[in-house]
This record gives sequence, structure tokens and C-alpha cells, in this order.
Amino acid sequence: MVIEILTLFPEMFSSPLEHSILGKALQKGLLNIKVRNIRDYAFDKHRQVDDRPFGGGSGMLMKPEPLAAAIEAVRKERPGIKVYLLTPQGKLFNQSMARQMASLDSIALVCGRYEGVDDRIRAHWVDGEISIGDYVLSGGEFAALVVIDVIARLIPGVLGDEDSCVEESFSDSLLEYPQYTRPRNFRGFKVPDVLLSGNHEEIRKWRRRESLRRTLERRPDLLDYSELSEEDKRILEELKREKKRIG
Ligand code: 6GU
Repeated sequence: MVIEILTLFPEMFSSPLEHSILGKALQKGLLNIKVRNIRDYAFDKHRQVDDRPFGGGSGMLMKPEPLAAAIEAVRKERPGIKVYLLTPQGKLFNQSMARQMASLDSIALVCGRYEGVDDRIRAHWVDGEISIGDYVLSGGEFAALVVIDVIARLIPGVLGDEDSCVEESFSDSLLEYPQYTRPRNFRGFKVPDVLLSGNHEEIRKWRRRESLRRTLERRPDLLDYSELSEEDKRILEELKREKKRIG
């Protein structure tokens, strides 16, 4: 898979892409990331990339010509590429968008900066807009890195263990169960007995129950999207009753 990044701050991508899972994906050739500087597509004599908003107001906008030229260069090299603008006004990024994007041959991530981007770019040059959460970043660069990290680990062969991502939080829209490693007793805090029992069926049941408990307590909104078995629903009713009793 190819990911094209369009940014005014290409240096922000060097270190994060060298490390851990992302670095390995790049080394193995499973992922190819190309970072382009939008300023390289500014062709006026000052190579200007920003300008003042019509109608007044504070702050600068990214002017359309360099952005359009950069996006057009990418589309010419990679026909069919999907181009996404990273902006706090975009669609909230989630695991299912990531899965859909990971299935594509190539995507481009356009990092917005300053107070925003001339709206004609949003309206006519990109295929979609993505936000990573309800807060404001000073630019799309960190958001692009988040999107890349989420997508990279969905590419077959990137994670050591092929299915180590299937059981994780959000893959079936439930939060993960608690996990423990040695020692069994850490400063008086003990690992739940069932995990030391060797009874795999009991362990599986305990983990599912704790996933459901965490999701009910912390992210009940996720339960609406989860595929719950009849057994899950029974456990959830039990957990709700438990909560009412104990508080
Ligand atoms: Cl994609 N960009 C900016 N600037 N802020 C954000 C964001 C993106 N997603 C959440 N906040």
C-alpha cells in the first residue's frame, strides 16, 4: 500500500515513521510512504503558501494554487488514488474507516495548517475529510500520523502475529478485557485466580464478561454497534442488575 502525505512540515514525519511497527512495515516494504512538501508546488516568486481570508478575520489560510498543484501531481502519478483532507471539520475517524482505507492500493493525506484551507480545495479537489477527534490540533500532521498508524497495523504481515489485532478493542466494538503478567502478587495486588486456573473455557468466559463490563461502564455507546450473542445480552443484564445493587 502507498500513502502520500502532503504537508508544509515534512520533517514532522521523519522520526515517527522510523520507529516500531511503522518502521518495520516500511522496512519490509509492506507500506510505502511518500512525504511531499506543499511549498514545492508554490510557483509564484515568493513561493507563498498562505494568504489572508476574504471578508477579513484573524489568521491565514492555505491558498488554493499550491494545494491543487500538489494534489494534481499526486493524482497524475497514482491514478485512482483517494485523497483525504485532515481537518477538525471532517468525519470522525474510526476503526471501520481505517479498515476501508487499508483495503485501498493508495491514499493521500492532505495536512491542513494555519486557520484552515481555502474551501474550494475541500469542495473540489479531495474525496473525503477526516477528523481524529473533538479537539483542535494546530495542523493535520499529528492526525495524519494517527491515521497512518491505525491503517498500517491492519495491513497483512505488519503485525508479527497475523491475528493479534482481531481480539483488540474495537475490532468487535467492545473494549478489551484486563490483562496481567508476572508476578502473581504485585505489592499485594493479585492476579484474578481464574487466569491462573488453566481452565480455558472459564478464562474465555471471564474475559468476555470483563469486556462487556468495561464497555458498559465506560463506553455504553459502543454496545449499540456490537454484535452481541444471546449469552452476551444475558451477561449484560446481569451486570446492570449488579450495578444497581452495588452502585
Ligand atoms: Cl485532522 N486537524 C486539526 N487541525 N485538528 C484536528 C483534527 C485534524 N482532528 C481533530 N482535531
